[in-house]
Amino acid sequence: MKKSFVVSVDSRANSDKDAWLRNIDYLASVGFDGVELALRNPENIDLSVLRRELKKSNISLPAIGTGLAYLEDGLSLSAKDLGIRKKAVARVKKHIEFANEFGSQVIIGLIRGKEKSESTSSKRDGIKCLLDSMEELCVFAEKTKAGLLLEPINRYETSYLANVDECRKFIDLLYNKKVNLMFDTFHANIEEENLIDALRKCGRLLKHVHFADSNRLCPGRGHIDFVSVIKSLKKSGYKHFISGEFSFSPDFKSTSSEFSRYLRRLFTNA
Ligand SMILES: [Mn+2]
Repeated sequence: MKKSFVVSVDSRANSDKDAWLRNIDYLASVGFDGVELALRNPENIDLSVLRRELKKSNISLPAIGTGLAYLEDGLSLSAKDLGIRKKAVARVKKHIEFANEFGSQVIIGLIRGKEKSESTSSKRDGIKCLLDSMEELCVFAEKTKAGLLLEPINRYETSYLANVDECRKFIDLLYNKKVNLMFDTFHANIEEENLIDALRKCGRLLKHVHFADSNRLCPGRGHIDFVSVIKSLKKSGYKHFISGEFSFSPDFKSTSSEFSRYLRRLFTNA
């Protein structure tokens, strides 16, 4: 198993434009094998700069997150408004093209959107829209080296596909299958009856894992049993990345190095 950490690319007007590059550098120095980039819009990234940085740090880019396109631009793959939905699909196509350059996978998480009304018919419409969007993205991804990853996300943050069972059923509905599964311990702790059983149910579709503790802090600071999680992953022969995705406490450097040390102990002892 390999270690990765999420780095957000902040492209807002007043932001420190190079902070994310320095963060990649730092991750390499504390023993990470990969970086996962959270990208609002891939067009804001200079590919040659990123390529140079990854090469210099000898670090890979296993996955990219798309959630910022939802949080900052309001784009959603399930939106009833066709205009918004088209923009969301067009944006994720940019993420796929970007991922193709690096052989990465594109995470389909918060970009699935949130239904404001709680009515069942409204949710049914939303899931149909999501299915249409995903079909189009699968066809697009088919011609690339990029993969798509469906992430089960808790009900408070998105309206669709909260657990592994729902994600697996959704993948079965897709005609074009370019989609695999990922697993996030924080969401699973909220939604699954049994976290380890749920992890096991991902089976061969499991291609990426997010680690965060029950309080969304660094593993070890809450009550998720990560020893059992690692044992289960080892037993299944999981060879992909474990990526840290949680709040910084107090800052990026101390949090990412704490996670690197925690994983090293876990890999050795579990
Ligand atoms: Mn996650």
